[in-house]
Amino acid sequence: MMEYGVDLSTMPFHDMGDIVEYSPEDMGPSVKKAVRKILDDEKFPIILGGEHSITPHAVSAYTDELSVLILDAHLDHRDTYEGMKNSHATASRRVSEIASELLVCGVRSISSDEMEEGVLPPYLTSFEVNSWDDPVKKISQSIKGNRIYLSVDMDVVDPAYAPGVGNPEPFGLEPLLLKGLIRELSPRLVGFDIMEVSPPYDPAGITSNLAARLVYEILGSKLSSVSSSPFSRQV
Ligand SMILES: [Mn+2]
Repeated sequence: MMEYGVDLSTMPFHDMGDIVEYSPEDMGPSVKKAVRKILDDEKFPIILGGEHSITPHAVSAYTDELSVLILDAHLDHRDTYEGMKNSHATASRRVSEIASELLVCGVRSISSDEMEEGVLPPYLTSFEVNSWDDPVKKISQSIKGNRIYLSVDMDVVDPAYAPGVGNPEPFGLEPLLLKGLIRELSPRLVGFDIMEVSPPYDPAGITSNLAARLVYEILGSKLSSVSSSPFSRQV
C-alpha cells in the first residue's frame, strides 16, 4: 500500500475463522468471548459479517469507555424487530445501551416506528455528508471520544459501488470517503467491523472486493508510520 508506506505481506495477523452460530439470538456469547480475548492480548479486532447484530456483542467486550461510529444507510434503532431484541434492525439501539457515545453516519432510511419511538441517536444523513466540502473532517469532529469502534454496514456505500447487500439504498457514500475517514480516525480506532456483505447478491464480486480493501485500509493506516495524509504526493 504505497500511500501508507506499508507492505501488508510483512504484517502479522491471525484469522480466527468463523466464530458465530447462525442465529442472531445465539451468537452473542461467542462473539463477546472472541473479541475479549483479542483485546486481552492487546491486539486489534477486525470482524467480518454477516448480520449487523454482531456489532453490539463485539462492543460489549470492551470494558473501558468506548465511542462507536456506525456507518449505515439505515438508522437501525428499533427496540425490537420481528420479536427479536438482537437483530440487524436493532443494532444501533443495542449499541446505544452500552457505549459511552454513538454516532450513526450515512443514514438515508429511518422507519416511521423508529420516529414514533422518539429515541433517535445522533446521526448524519448521507445527503448532509455528500453536501459538505470536507466531510472527513466534519465526521471526525462529530465524534468526540478518543477510543472509537468503527462499524461499517456495507450498505452505507452507494449501491453503484456495493450492490451486494441485503437492503441497498441509493444516494450513499463514495468508497474514497470511507478510505479518507479510516485514515483520519485511525489513531483513535480500537476496533473495526464490516457487516452485511452478501456474496449471493454480489455476482461480480465488487462488494466483497471493496470490503476487503477497506480491511486493508484499516491495516495500512494502523501500521503506517507516514504522518502525512494519503494522496499528498507532489505531481
Ligand atoms: Mn444498513
